[in-house]
Amino acid sequence: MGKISSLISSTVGKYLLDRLQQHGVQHIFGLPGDYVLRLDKMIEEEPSFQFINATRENTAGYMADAYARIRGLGAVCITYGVGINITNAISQAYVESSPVVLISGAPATGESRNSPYLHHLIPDTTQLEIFKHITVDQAILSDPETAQQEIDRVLESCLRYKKPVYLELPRNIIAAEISPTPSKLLTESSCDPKKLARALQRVRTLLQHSKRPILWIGHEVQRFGLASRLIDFAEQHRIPIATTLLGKTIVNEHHPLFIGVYQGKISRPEVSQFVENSDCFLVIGAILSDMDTGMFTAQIKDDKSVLANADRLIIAGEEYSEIPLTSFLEALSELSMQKFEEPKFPKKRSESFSANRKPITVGRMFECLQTYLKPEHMVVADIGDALFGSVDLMLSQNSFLACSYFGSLGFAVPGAIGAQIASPKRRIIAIVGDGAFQMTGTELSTAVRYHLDPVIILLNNRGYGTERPLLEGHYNDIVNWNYTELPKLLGGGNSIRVSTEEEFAKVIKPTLEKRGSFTLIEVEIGKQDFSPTMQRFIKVATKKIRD
Ligand SMILES: Cc1ncc(C[n+]2csc(CCOP(=O)(O)OP(=O)(O)O)c2C)c(N)n1
Ligand SMILES: [Mg+2]
Repeated sequence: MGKISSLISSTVGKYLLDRLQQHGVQHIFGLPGDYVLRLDKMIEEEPSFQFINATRENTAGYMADAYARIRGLGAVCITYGVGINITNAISQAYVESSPVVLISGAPATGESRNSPYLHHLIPDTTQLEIFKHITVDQAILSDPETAQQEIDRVLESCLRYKKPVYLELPRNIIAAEISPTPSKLLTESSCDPKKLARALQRVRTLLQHSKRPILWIGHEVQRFGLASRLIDFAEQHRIPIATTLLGKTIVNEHHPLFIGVYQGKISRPEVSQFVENSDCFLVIGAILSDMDTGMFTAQIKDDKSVLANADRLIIAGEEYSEIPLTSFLEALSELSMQKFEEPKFPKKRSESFSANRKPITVGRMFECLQTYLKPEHMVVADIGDALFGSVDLMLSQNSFLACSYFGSLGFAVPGAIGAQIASPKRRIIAIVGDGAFQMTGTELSTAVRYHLDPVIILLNNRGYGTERPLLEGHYNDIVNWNYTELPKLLGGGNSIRVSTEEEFAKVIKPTLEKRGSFTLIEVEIGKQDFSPTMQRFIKVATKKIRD
């Protein structure tokens, strides 16, 4: 049960900010506009908040998403109508379960009745209509009397389901006075103990018949704060752990029980062999998407598996209803069972790297980067070979962000900015392809403004490399920007272009050590050069596209 808040006299906007602050939100990302200016001012005047201006709403959404994945709640504030270019970021947060509070200003109550032709309005539809498809709860705070109740309900949904919510504040309501009553922060989810006991008994039987179980864990374990419980359970019973790609780094990847990221035929052969040789699969907090199953090549035997996520619990093919993931995992972690035999783990990969004068390849760039990575580093990878190449980086716990399921290009640069704001002690490294960079790379302007210093590794392969082997055409070519000139345009930051292993090895260490302003390292790579993971992806994906 959460603590009780005691608020006496407030306004609708202030009450919302207080509630966000109680959940650790200190930054609100967004862009101003006349329908929301009063709230923006309120945020600016509130000493415990900082308003972070982005260059467009969608990148503000990516920043809030990264912040939410790290801190457990994020917020973004837009103006009405034109702010809907945030829909891509909110869709991604919805699909990948990131608790983002989307706040929008709006015309005053009754304003459009008097004058229907208001700027930013779309005739015959409303913003609520659009956002209700990609948020888990919504409210228009048109009545100060009910505003507290609506805010409480919507925030609770955000925290309960770990998905975005939508709050709309008509501009005349933002400063409307209210007298909030003390309210409880979160109610606990209930679970029928008999149903839970029956499910647990089934899991126990499965495990008792198993010699080599494996945990394959996904992003929801991190979102619901269940990682340490599950890792303790694995340690107690000596169960090896693989993660999905979306769940990468839920566990420290140097942990002795960690096997690797499993994605069916896309994963390294030693990882897929190890996982597929198991005789019991505990698939926890994962969504079995095409990306996380290696285009559905993962081999998980239904009659020997437990599939537990926020939406359902299926044990050996039988569905168990109304058992929340948290209750299930709490009970699972207390299951007293035998310790399994020491598994034969594949040999650890060597982390040494000796640079030569050859042109650098994506694979070698990642091998070199690995040797300089430390626990304080956090990698934010964009879609493309930036993501595929990152799969096998060995990172510490909670050190990787990528939107690998919805897969929207352009997350890494704004995501790195949101990550550094959420976690100022971490050293953030964004890895991004040239195509993705052209979508949102100019958001580095925000890094300059707020004195942030992410390291950006830009893989320049002259276009949409991922698409080329799938189906080549001129649509995969892009203009080759003069990327290293960007600091001049933005009035801050550093840049360098490298094309050989030696050049990269020489710049990466001092760049990671030097703090103060962003550094962009442009890495020139061949048009037809792909990381080993990308090569396996190409094999499984090409057939689908051409058939
Ligand atoms: C917003 C968006 N538009 C289009 C795509 C389709 N898409 C997937 S990968 C890719 C190419 C990415 O190019 P780049 O960032 O240079 O990375 P590379 O593939 O070259 O490694 C495209 C266009 C997408 N994922 N997201
Ligand atoms: Mg590219």
